[in-house]
Amino acid sequence: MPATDTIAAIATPPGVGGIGIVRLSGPLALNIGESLTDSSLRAKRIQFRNFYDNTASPIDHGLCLYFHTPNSFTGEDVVEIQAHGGPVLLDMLLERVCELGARLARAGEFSERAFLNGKIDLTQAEAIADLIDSGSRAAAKAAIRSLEGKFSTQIHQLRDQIIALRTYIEAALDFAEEEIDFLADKSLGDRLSNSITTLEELLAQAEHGRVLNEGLVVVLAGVPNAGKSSLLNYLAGYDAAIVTEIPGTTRDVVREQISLKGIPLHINDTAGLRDSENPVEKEGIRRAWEEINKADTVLVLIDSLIGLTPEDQYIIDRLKTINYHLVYSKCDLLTGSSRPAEAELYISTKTGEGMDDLVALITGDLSDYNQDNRVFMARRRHVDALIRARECLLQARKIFQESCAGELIAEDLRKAQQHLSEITGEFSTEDLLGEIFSKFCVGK
Ligand SMILES: Nc1nc2c(ncn2[C@@H]2O[C@H](COP(=O)(O)OP(=O)(O)OP(=O)(O)O)[C@@H](O)[C@H]2O)c(=O)[nH]1
Ligand SMILES: [Mg+2]
Repeated sequence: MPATDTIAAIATPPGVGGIGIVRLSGPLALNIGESLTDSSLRAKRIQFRNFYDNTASPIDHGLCLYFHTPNSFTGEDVVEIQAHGGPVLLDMLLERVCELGARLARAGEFSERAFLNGKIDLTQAEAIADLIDSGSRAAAKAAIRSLEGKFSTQIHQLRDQIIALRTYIEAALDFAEEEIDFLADKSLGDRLSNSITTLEELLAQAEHGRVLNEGLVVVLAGVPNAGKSSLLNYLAGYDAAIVTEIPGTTRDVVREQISLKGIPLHINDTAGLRDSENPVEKEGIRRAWEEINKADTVLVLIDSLIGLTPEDQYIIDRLKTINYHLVYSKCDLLTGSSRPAEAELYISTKTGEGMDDLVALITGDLSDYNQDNRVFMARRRHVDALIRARECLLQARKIFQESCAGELIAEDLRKAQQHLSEITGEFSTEDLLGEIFSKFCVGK
């Protein structure tokens, strides 16, 4: 249903600048723009105008652009007023357009209208926010690929495959009395398997996109004095954390953001793990475990000179399902021979030895995002929906192999299709939309 009210917002960031833009969208946009400029406005023209207040005295002058529905970002009538970029002046303009019948837009409301009017799908709307917020060139490139629809297209292709399968099975069910056993058709199993393979490839790509968006969380853990803070400082390139030879130096979690091979990383240094009665240290250790449990990867630092001790082993045993790597620190102190056989990696923050291998270990199978032109931006909710869709397809294939119960297979395919539609927004709830668009900034 088209919106009946007209929204307005300052679309440029707060502060002073050469140009400031007030944006209007909705059925009254043209009317308000014409009253503000006391002139008629034509679509697709750049028009120089005065902007007047309610006593007909000019507030400012500048450019006015009018986009006629549906040929605008939101799909509605849109007017953009480009004035000078002063906060007081823009407030006066905003106040004036509200007097003339607009209301202040909520965060993300322009993009939400673009989505509701079918101009963009949900992944594209999210890509706009991600493009604006992108913290690296690789992230910006991935976001523009999503905005261009690269991600949505792949979701649609997969969904079409699933719809075709479902239609086939439902037709088979309708013709059941005619004793044509469509479901015994071997190719059905192959088609299901193909869809699962396609989905898994898409899931892997989406997971890369999520990492690029949110960053990989790497936690440095280990016993006191293992060299965690030294490693943080080495990676950050400056003395972010205090380093001393006294065990138990770090208490608070020290967070740094860096980028390796175009992949944004959150590196969190934590308190050395040991039994302690000191309440401050105990709290530090509790926080350390909290970080460890949320990590994508944990680097467990072990002092090379000391080797793997029962204390280290106790920490490793507690990691259970968490993805971790053993990193032997201070290897510059090792004289010649005995490097522990179980060591995955030796590093030294004094000489830089092993650091290239450490980077390779952290970034693992993630490709170099600066070079990779296939990565698109994705969010955790997309990855979650793809995982749920995969479960449904796996379940459908299991039923096909075990019992060929057509109704059940069709039902699982329907659910898989629904999960995919959640990603692009063909199937969405008000709560989900509220959650997504409220995180946008006003004017977007
Ligand atoms: N030779 C050498 N010494 C190192 C290296 N890394 C750390 N150290 C020394 O080891 C000691 C402890 O280093 P930290 O980085 O503070 O260790 P930590 O794991 O953060 O210790 P806590 O915060 O107490 O848990 C310091 O004296 C460092 O200078 C290294 O690669 N080579
Ligand atoms: Mg430390």
